[in-house]
Amino acid sequence: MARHLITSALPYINGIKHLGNMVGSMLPADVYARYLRQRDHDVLYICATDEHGTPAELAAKESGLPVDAFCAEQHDAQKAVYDGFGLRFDYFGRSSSPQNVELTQHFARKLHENGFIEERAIRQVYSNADGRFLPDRYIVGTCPHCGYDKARGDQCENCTRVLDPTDLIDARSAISGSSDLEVRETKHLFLLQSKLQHEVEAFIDATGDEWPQLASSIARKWLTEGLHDRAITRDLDWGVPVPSDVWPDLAADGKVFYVWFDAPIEYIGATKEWSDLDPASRDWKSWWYEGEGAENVRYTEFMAKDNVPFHSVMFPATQLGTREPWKKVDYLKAFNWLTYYGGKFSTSQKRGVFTDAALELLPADYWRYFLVANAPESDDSSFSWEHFSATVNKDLADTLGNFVNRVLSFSRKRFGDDVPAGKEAGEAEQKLGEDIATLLAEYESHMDALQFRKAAAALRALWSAGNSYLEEKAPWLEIKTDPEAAALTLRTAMNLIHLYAVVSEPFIPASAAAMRSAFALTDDTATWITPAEARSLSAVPAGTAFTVPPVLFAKITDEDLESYKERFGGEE
Ligand code: B3M
Ligand code: ZN
Repeated sequence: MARHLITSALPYINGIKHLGNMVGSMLPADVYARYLRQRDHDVLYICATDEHGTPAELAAKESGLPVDAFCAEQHDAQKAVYDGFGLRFDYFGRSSSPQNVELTQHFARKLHENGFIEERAIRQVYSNADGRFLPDRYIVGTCPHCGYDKARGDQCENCTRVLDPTDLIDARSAISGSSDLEVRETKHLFLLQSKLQHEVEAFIDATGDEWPQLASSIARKWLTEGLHDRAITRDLDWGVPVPSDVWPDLAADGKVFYVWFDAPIEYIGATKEWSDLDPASRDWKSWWYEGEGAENVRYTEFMAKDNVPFHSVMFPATQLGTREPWKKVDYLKAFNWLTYYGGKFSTSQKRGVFTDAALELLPADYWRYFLVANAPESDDSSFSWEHFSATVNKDLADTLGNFVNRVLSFSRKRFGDDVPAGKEAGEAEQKLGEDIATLLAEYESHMDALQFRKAAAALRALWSAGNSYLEEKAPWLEIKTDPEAAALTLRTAMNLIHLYAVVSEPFIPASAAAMRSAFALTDDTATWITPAEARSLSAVPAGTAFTVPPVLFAKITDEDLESYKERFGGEE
């Protein structure tokens, strides 16, 4: 048993997310966390809403609510959607929590004590039309590196390079579109990342090679470009205030920390929020502080590729600069983009599927399975309604759901409400057991390696093996000549259903629970199955009472498909 800390990138507070957002962070993290819990590891899966920054202020303004009320409301709205998707966080916190305020200020104090923070007067872009300083990402223009014409002042999302607003060609305000911008002088805190370059490099040398190539190559690229000192404060009303005991002038001036400074610290903050709810049995430091337990923790982070620079380089630099033994990421699982028919999911153009709308349409398991089985791991992957409905119909409805229903209904009809005994297992069962054990080992090794598409393929193969066995044995024919043989087949198939319930749980938890509860077993919780147990297919003994659950997966019809495409947009 090992201790696993898992975090997924914190969803930003400004609105309900689309499916692409969830597939590159929270969903695979949940699948992994569930798998590790089943394997009896000690797992802590932490997430939170990322609540500071200009987009939150602007979205609140648009909604007519004060920003704190807006964030509280949006936090609950997002949490409800994630509950609906079966995301089982151990805690889902808020980056605006008092715990995070305290920790963020603590990090800043330590960085300052160690000489990694400096006060500098900078010239910053002020928009006359908007009557405010413009944060970097609210200045848009053309990327000097790749020519992308919607690059933001902080980063070009096309080539992922980190930018400075003054690098942009033809800069304008993203709020008003005005190019009436002027540069004014104001004081800010700078994190001296350049001084930490070598330490971050050493950290990446020691850890990064184990990461997926997507993550390590982004980290390396950033290090090769060189770590630059970055302003970590902003002129905003909403955020973690600069502590006045250290920086009285800046505090009086109302400066707050930059959202990307306090957001990763909220991984720790949310753990403390969790721990503060029950301090007698929960110890946040044992997860985050080496020497207090975290030296035995394996920490895995999940995120989309645009977040990799901040997690692989900037946050480790922040942690290292405190000179305190904070737990750093061991494995960074990064994802490419999920596209919508090859294009971008777009909130503004209403293209693509939002997470709340998805749940209104179909149960969470349909989405979970499709999305994880097609996760953009080695490349971008594309969502289409055609692909989605074909996958649901074939894998979930035909291969898995139909197997479960067919076996249980047929057995009940012919043998009553208990699992029938029948003959001793024969050659076919032996071979099936071998196949299942092999496939299960494959599934495990892909899950252990966080290869979600491959794990889904192994899961599918496990489901198919049951279908092949059933076709080969054909109990509906056996029953006519040899009822005892038919009983053996059905008992074996029911053991497969039980096995499917266990191994499919991380992907389709609600359906797995329905499958598992078909059997009146004393312990119907998901305890893992060893290959030896898989080989013998005997966890559900003859005589066990069972019920037939309602149809597990309904097929998506052609009419459904058409109506989805009409509502959400199809091929451009
Ligand atoms: N909230 C992702 C984004 O808004 C950002 C992740 C923070 S993780 C510490 O693009
Ligand atoms: Zn670019």
